[in-house]
Amino acid sequence: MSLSQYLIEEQLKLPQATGDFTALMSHLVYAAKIVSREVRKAGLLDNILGSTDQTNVQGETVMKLDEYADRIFTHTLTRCGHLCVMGSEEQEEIVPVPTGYKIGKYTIAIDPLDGSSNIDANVSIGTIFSVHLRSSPQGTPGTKEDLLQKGAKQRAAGYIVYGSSTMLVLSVGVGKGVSGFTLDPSCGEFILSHPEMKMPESGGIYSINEGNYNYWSDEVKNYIRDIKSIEGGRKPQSARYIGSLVADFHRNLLKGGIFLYPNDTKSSKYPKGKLRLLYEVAPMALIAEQAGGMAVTVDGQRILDLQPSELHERTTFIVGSKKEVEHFLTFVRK
Ligand code: AHM
Ligand code: MG
Repeated sequence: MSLSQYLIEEQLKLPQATGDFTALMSHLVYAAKIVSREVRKAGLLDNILGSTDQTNVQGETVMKLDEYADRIFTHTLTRCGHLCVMGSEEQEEIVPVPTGYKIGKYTIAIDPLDGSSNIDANVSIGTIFSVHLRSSPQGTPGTKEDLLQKGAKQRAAGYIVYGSSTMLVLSVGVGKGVSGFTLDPSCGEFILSHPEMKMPESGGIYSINEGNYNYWSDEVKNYIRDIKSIEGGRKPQSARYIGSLVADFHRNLLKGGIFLYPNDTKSSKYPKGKLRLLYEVAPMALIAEQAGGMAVTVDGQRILDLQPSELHERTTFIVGSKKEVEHFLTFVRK
């Protein structure tokens, strides 16, 4: 089954559905295919790597791949007629629907190319997106408040991983589960390759930037020491950290495990955690829960219950297999 067929089947299950969401998703998928194509040839093009203040041999301004991805997604989605406003991790302010284009009823918050520090090393990167229904009246331009909604209200969330293959993992909302689609390059379609994805209840992998150990709280340090313990014949968990949230999350979704990005308690760099609530954390939390996993802050609050107050708000993020997150919580709730 292709992703388009899947979306139409989901639409037909809802008698009140208008087809707007299906259309929005098809525009997003179109942009994702273009970005996937550019990611695939990134190593071939001198002018797509490097920093934006460089000029190429023709004297043209160089565009980094993350800025290119941002441009493709924002251009496609704000003109598709189904959004009222958009938020991008790459842009400081909300992205409005340009004058002259139809204003729709959805919002999208997007991280167009996450883990982009890994591009030059040919390591997996991804796109993360979160869809809400607007909260303001229809027909008017969308506002920041339309984007600042709780994760629990997401209408859909998903990510695209540009890895050994390009895969789109999608949840079309609470109670709808998670499905994975792999891009078949021979026909240019995303094909349902992973129906009803379930995160294993427990797992043997932990993913954290352990170089930050000395910045963590005692609770986080104690937890990490515990899962590495060999006392009484215990088997330590395996460390796997790519440094691309999408890739680390995706591996843990398939194999079981836990991903942690706690806050720095002893430096001013990330006092609230590094990852962004709207663009990275809330969509991943919906997918995790819909796949049977859990997603909480370092204090044990459910991510989907957090009320965002700023577009680029950061939070701590602990996500993964249910039993692994529950085990983490026994350390913070002591
Ligand atoms: P980015 O949005 O600038 O790409 O940063 C987000 C990335 C995540 O993909 C990843 O989980 C994290 O930053 C890695 O951070 P660190 O290098 O501090 O371990
Ligand atoms: Mg990011």
